[in-house]
Formats: sequence, structure tokens, C-alpha cells
Amino acid sequence: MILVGQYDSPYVRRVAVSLRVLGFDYEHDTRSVFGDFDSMRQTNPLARIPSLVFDDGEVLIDSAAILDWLDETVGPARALLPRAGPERRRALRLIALATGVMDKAVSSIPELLPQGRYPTLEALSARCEARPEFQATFAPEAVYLRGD
Ligand SMILES: N[C@@H](CCC(=O)N[C@@H](CS)C(=O)NCC(=O)O)C(=O)O
Repeated sequence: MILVGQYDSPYVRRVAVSLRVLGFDYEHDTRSVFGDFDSMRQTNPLARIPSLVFDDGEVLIDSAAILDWLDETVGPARALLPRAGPERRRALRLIALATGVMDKAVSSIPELLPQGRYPTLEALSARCEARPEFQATFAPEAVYLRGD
């Protein structure tokens, strides 16, 4: 299988990390959504990354859909997302916060770049405040989502 998208995309990185944690082999297609727009549109009609291309030509698009397939494929004992209950809701909340911050970072670029600014932590803090919750979750003494 081929993971399409460069690692500077946080959405590509969450897929790449999960592929590696779960022990999947993959090739990496590093075409750019900006430099190779027409070619990327052939892979994903939205010309977005990540995509996961299977040997038979099927293409999964969107990081959440790809991660859903990974969990389904490895089965409930190894799935990264808890199956049900408060653990699952807690994980989904953290995922929504993390991807939401990234959505805000990406969508703020057209506003910030003309001012010579980048979506730094300070710039993002004006748009949301997810930091305390992340710090509480990922502090060294905190219990990780799946124990590892
Ligand atoms: N919801 C999508 C977001 C993917 C996304 O926004 N990717 C960006 C790169 S960080 C992209 O491809 N942008 C190009 C575009 O939308 O034209 C996912 O989780 O995969």
C-alpha cells in the first residue's frame, strides 16, 4: 500500500504514526498538494492528503477513514481507538481537539501569511485554548490512552 502525502501535514503524520505503531509496511508517495495539484486530483478528487492507495487501486481518503480501516483490519484487541464507553468518548474528544487545532492552524494561514506571520502557538491561542487539556493528558505521570 502507498501512503500519499508529505509528513509536514499533521493529518499525514497521524496516519504514518499509526501505520508504524501497528506494524504495517507501506511505500511513501511524497507528491505535493501544491506543486502536483493536477496529479494529486487523480488520487483524491479533493486534491488533499493523506490518501492510502491499495494494490488493487482502491483509494481511502481522509485520515479518520484511513485510521478507521486500520483499526478494523487489526481487530479489536490491537485497535488504537477504544471500542466503546467513556474511554472511547475521551479518546474521541482528544482527537477532535487535536485535529480541530490543526484545522484552525491550516485555515489561519491565508490570514496570517500576508502579515508575515505563521500559525504559531501564540497565534492559535487567540483562536482556541486546548493546551491545558493536552498538558493534563500527556503529562509524564498521566496515563496514556492505550497504555503505550
Ligand atoms: N480532514 C482531512 C484534512 C486533510 C487536509 O486538510 N490536508 C491538507 C494538508 S495539511 C491538504 O491536503 N490541503 C490541500 C487542500 O485542501 O487543497 C483529513 O483528516 O485527512
